[in-house]
Amino acid sequence: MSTKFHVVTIFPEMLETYLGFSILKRAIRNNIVSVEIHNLRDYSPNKHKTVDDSPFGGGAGMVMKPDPFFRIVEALWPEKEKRKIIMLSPRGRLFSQDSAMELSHEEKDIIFFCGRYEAIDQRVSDYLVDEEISIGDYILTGGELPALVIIDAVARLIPGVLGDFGSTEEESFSWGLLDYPHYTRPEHFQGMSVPGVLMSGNHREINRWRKKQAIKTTLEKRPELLERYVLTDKDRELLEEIKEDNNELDRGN
Ligand code: 4GX
Repeated sequence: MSTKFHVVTIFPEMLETYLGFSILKRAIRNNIVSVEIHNLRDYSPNKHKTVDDSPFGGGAGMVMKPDPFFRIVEALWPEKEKRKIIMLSPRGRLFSQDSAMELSHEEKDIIFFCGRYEAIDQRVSDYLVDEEISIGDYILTGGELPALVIIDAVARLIPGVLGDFGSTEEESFSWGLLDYPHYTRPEHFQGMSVPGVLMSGNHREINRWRKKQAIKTTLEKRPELLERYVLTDKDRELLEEIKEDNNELDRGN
């Protein structure tokens, strides 16, 4: 089973460039994921290929017409049971690592409707769309970047997309913690040194240091993530150590 994404947009080139590089390029070439980009204009019924019109009721801006969306779905994904249509929109459910995980297990074709202008005719979301997703509480100029963000986050969770499976599992969010600090050569750089424990070759100590740093970083930068995280006895011990280290610093040691 390979995860199949489709993107419906009036600017196909915006996505083609990003998908043509690095890990996603390789995953697509190796048929681990597939991404098909469809130009909505090709499904406009009129000779000028228009996809937008002014809003009923008046007001500023343009609205994307319903017809091209209904036509492309009828032409390419006529069976409702085999498709999951996602519309990118600021009013959608907030995208998260959990959403990415769920989508990585989706068996149906995943279809993204990327809107431009102020809106898409409401009948599109009422009759075609299965889910509205937002990538964050800010307003973009179109749904193309959000579609890429979601494809990127989902694809890297699919087995075989990243070279070694370990590098997903070890990471911050699958741990529920932020990542620990990383270092590479040179050991001494412009007066800044790599923490000695990483040079020790003692892997028990290195793992303990990394876990402690992950907890410390999370506590400092995103304490609300630490609230949701289930601490083991070992984690609690590390957390106590962090607080003790901080107290000593406060006392000026
Ligand atoms: N996370 N935008 C979509 C046009 C639009 C408006 C209403 C459908 C309904 C966004 C976001 C986002 C701007 C993409 C408006 N399409 N999408 N576009 N934030 O801001 O996903």
